[in-house]
Amino acid sequence: MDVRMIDFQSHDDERGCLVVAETTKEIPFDIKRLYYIYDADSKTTRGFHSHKRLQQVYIGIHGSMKVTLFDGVEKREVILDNPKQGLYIGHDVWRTISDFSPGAVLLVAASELYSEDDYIRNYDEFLASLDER
Ligand code: T46
Repeated sequence: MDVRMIDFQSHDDERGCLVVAETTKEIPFDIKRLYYIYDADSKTTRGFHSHKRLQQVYIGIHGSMKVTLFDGVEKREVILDNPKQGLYIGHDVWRTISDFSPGAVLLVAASELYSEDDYIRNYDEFLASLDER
């Protein structure tokens, strides 16, 4: 599965922690877009889609959330609860995001500008797209 955890540079001292993620070092693409999700209800599940080309890095900036991933072969669950790490997700991976803790913030770095054409939001279409790969 084209998914992996990334460790960021962290500069910690008595003033607090400063975490750095740089393109070409920790982030394996040029970042074209940032967005973040907060105020998500703990009972809410988001996502339910794959991307045709988009690569992303998810960062659980605050609190925790569960990311469930499926690439047609393997299923994986990842808890994001460490702001010093990111979760890289390549394209063609079906994902859901759930179990947001109160106050949780998910920051996402994306390799492309927003384009609805890049989404596959129908699960049967996602499975069919894997056969076309
Ligand atoms: C992902 C997870 C973590 C925009 O207009 N621009 C954007 O850059 C994005 C990401 C979304 N939108 C619009 C599209 C929808 O009308 O915002 C609305 C909510 O988006 P969506 O239903 O796709 O939200 P999630 O949480 O299901 O998925 C989003 C990202 O789309 C997705 O790539 O990995 O967050």
